[in-house]
Amino acid sequence: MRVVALAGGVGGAKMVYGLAKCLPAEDLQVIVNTGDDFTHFGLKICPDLDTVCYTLAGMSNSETGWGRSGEHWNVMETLRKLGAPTWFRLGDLDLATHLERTRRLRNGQLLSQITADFCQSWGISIAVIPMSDDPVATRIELKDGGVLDFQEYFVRHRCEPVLRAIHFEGAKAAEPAPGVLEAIRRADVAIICPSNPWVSINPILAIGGIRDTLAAKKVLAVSPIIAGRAIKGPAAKMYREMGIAPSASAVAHTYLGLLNGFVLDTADHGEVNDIARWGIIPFATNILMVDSNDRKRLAQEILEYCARL
Ligand code: FO1
Repeated sequence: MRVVALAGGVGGAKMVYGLAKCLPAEDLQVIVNTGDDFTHFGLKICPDLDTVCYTLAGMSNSETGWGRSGEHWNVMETLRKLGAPTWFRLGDLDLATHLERTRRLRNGQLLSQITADFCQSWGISIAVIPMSDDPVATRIELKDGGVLDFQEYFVRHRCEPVLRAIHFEGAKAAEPAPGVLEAIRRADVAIICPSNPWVSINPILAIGGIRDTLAAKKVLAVSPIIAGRAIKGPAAKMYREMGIAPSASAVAHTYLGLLNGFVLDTADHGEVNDIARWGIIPFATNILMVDSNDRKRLAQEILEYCARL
């Protein structure tokens, strides 16, 4: 079965890791959110791409979910002593990725090509494709009228400010990166990973052509919410601030019109009838991925469910 996965953030990376363990490399392609990307200390940082790649390569920091394992913080500590901003922590090993990516971008290489080259260096055999080579910036409009860049909101302000709306600047003009639409077209099924719908998946769907191409395919999503709480991050808080009670079925509703199937936790089994009423075939199982065995087990169950869809 050929699978294309849409991913962003730590939940997405864990799901992709599980899928990569269950599928031949040529049967899995991953489209990754780049709306979180930003420039810091003059360096191009692509957190979701790096989280997916580090996880696939077995180099991710298991405590944070982002950044590298065995990291050192000499540069950050030296910067702190110089009075530089340290709210966004860049480890010494991680910095090498940003330095080299920035150097290549300045030489005119495309983010998609750089990502493919990095994947080869890191021994990643599946295709990891940024949603676009063009700049797209997730911007958070706050209830008090201010607007924050995504990482300012997410890391510097720890998602505390109440939001009113989320914008994906540049998305309308952005083209899907080479290989994105082809990956969707050649897939038997598209899996929307348990990533934050508001800031990890919606930016991907906002790029011209992606949603329409997906609409012609078999699509399923995995809930990032269990029993009204986000597995990780601010998804539940975002639903509340958008005036929607956070739940697995609220996630399914976010993707309405796109989904054939929806995977939710057994704790939310009571919601399967609502979801089925929207013409979506629900599948309830244990979706919490605590360790790498959980990732593989969930991926295997999802692939078996896909085959039945
Ligand atoms: N998240 C944090 O909460 N604090 C950080 O200092 C931080 C640094 C960081 C550096 C590189 C990187 O690739 C990711 C980093 N993240 C950090 C995570 C990042 O903000 C989030 O993963 C996403 O953008 C949300 O999906």
